[in-house]
Amino acid sequence: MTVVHIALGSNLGDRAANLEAAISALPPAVEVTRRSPVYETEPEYVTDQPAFLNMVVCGDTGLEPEDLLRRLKEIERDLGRTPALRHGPRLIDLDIVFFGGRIVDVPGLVIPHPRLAERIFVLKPLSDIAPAVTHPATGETVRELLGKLGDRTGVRLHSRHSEP
Ligand code: PH2
Ligand code: MG
Ligand code: MG
Repeated sequence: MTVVHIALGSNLGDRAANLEAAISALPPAVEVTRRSPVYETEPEYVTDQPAFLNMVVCGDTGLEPEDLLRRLKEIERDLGRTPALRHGPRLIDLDIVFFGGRIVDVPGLVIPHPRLAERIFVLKPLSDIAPAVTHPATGETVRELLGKLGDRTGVRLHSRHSEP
């Protein structure tokens, strides 16, 4: 089993319901052990789109990274996501942030997530459940990565959840 951290995002439809549906669909591929609070975040990269709900879950998986990616894409499709603009609006987005301490760089899949260090909408919820986890390439903790982003706005608590 490998401990995996997955970032979730939604900015179309019933955003909270989309996050819940995705989490419900993760087992048995991923047994979710921890979930962060949900944050409402200002859209980044493409700013002219609705606000996102973002959160991070931690879980255990018996899959290899590429099989997990395939399963996440399948869940996105099952929940109604259609191919669209890069960084544009989406019903649900499931991104692998960390896969144990593994570094993966193959066509279509880079782990740790290549834009993690610039994404407050991932680092904030991730720091709530995994502040001491280290980036396998740089050795920095999640807490340190978040600290380097400084006093960034655009992220506010939307709802707190209990442990599953
Ligand atoms: N996802 C993107 C692009 N921009 N902005 C926020 N706030 N949250 C996201 O999840 C997000 C984004 C592409 O995946
Ligand atoms: Mg994404
Ligand atoms: Mg994605």
